[in-house]
Amino acid sequence: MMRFDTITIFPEMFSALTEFGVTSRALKMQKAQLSLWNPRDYTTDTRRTVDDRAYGGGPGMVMMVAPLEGALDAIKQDVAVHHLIAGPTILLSPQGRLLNQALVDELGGHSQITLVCGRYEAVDQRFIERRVDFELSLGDFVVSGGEIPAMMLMDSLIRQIPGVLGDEQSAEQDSFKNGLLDCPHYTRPENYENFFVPDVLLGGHHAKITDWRRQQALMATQTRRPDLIEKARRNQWLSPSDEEFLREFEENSVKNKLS
Ligand code: 9D3
Repeated sequence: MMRFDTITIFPEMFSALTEFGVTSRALKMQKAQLSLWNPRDYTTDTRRTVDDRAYGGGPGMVMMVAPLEGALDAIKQDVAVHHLIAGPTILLSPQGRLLNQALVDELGGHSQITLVCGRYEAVDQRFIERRVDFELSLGDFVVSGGEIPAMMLMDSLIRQIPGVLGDEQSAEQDSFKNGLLDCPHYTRPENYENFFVPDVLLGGHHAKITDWRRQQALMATQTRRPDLIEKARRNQWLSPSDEEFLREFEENSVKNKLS
């Protein structure tokens, strides 16, 4: 069982996780647990204020320390009551280290994780210094707050829990685990407005199908994510026949560029 404690002023957003698909099923099967904590519940003023203007001026509001610490103290207490080992406290933030599969695998080793979702322009730096173990970004683009990034992280962690995915679509088979992008996929009909399914997939020759899929994955990765080909080389994930195929593919792309 993996327990997530998430601090958010928008707890209703997490129905995306609790009400749909693989994550919903995992929570119902008690493979994972999600507890939501609203900083507004840890305010003392009648307006339940969680943000204020930035010292030094500038646009946008800053999340106040006290409501965040109040929520975090309540989590720590609840985690202790349940005799769980407290895992890291992570702030979802554009300033954080970039999430990747290696970090997802590492975080999967914890039985409890606390996620803090920022809103407004920023979180008071004193909360980060006092209570946050590390900051985590989902990528170099801007979204409106930490909630959707937190949900993405939890989705990624939940699908790794043994027994959450069926044997058929096990987490081991996921792209980024074999280090390459996925090959193209097709389903019925064979002919959709004269766009045809590749013949090799209809022939029933399983060794040929496996080779074709591997080559398609190599082509897609070389074209769109050459950095992943480099990484696969470093990790010795590529066979001599993979290397031979890539050499021919590169040779042909050079020729096509010249003509
Ligand atoms: C003007 C400076 N901006 C920071 C780069 C302002 C700002 C943008 C977005 C302040 C907060 C946010 C809210 N984003 C997140 O909390 C966030 C996020 C993101 O925007 N992109 C990728 N990953 C993440 S994790 C949390």
